[in-house]
Amino acid sequence: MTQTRTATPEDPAKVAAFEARIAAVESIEPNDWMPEKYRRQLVRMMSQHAHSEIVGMLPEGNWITRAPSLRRKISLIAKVQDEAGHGLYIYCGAETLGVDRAELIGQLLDGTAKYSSIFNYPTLSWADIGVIGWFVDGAAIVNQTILAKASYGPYARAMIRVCKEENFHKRQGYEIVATLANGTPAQKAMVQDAVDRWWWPSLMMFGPSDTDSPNTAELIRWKVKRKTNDELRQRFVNLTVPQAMAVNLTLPDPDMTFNAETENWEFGAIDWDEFNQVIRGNGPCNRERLEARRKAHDEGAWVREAANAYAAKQRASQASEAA
Ligand code: BYC
Repeated sequence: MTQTRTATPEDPAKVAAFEARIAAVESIEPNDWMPEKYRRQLVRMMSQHAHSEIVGMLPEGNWITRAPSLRRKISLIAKVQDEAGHGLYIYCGAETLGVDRAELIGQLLDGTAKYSSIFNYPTLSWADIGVIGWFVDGAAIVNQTILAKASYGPYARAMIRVCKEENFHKRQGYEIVATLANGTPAQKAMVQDAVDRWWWPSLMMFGPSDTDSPNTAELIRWKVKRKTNDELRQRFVNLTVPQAMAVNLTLPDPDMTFNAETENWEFGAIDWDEFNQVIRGNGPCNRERLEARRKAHDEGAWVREAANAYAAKQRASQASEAA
């Protein structure tokens, strides 16, 4: 159940002690005192992250029945199942902040919560499954390896396991990409088309540029974020360009150039209008994704009812044993 909090001013001594712990890079744990704004920022970020993992099952789930071999099907099922697990750990982590999972899921289903923009694009060919593993899981690893150092203990610890699994996801994706890129001309064309469609949306996963990111400064100050959106985006580009070269695929950016001084691959302008449209609910698949989640939620009602009935029975039998 959500705890009600009053808007009384916070004790300056407690705030100072909290800031000192952050400065000393201590881990903040659920029972520790924390400023209300820190708690709210974490609930926002962790719930959006959990929703992204859950909605993120849909684009790839679309290809499970059409995977080209048993081996590919087994890997894809395992990957999609891992994403469900990630969502569950992160919802559990968010619950340590005094929010109820049902409330968070309600916000996803009624369209008031955000989830990652990337999952509002369609998976049009089998090559998309490879490119999602390579780019989307690759971007997630860059982002989440740093979040494993976040100041809030439950979030940081969840990221350690999540990143281990994302590494497997990225490799299964890159292996699909490398196979197609070395295949027939039609396979090579299919994977190049997938690269062309997913590249820019993958760069948008890192969020708005630092100058337009209202939350970054506060989250960096509280050591929830340890790098800015632009820093992580640049790291992802620097890692991915050589990987594209290794499989002879072209990233769809004529402005991409290597700056020998900074050792960065400098990239062209991101279409922020497209990003803003997608996060406002107007991407190619936003409606379809939410409908799929609502349907799954409705069809799973009997499971929740059964679990609640079982838990009530367990409580009643424990109470009668204790009496
Ligand atoms: N999409 O001030 P900013 C996965 C929102 S799933 C949508 O920079 P912040 C996987 C942002 O929320 C893992 N919204 O925000 C699963 C904010 O809105 P509100 C996905 C976005 O929090 C299945 C506003 O824009 N990863 O790997 O400082 C299959 C202003 O932004 C996006 C995570 O969830 C976006 N891309 O930084 C395969 C990572 N970007 O709340 C793979 C965890 C920004 O003020 N999250 N917004 O209304 C984060 O690291 C950070 O929250 C973000 C944004 C970098 C995303």
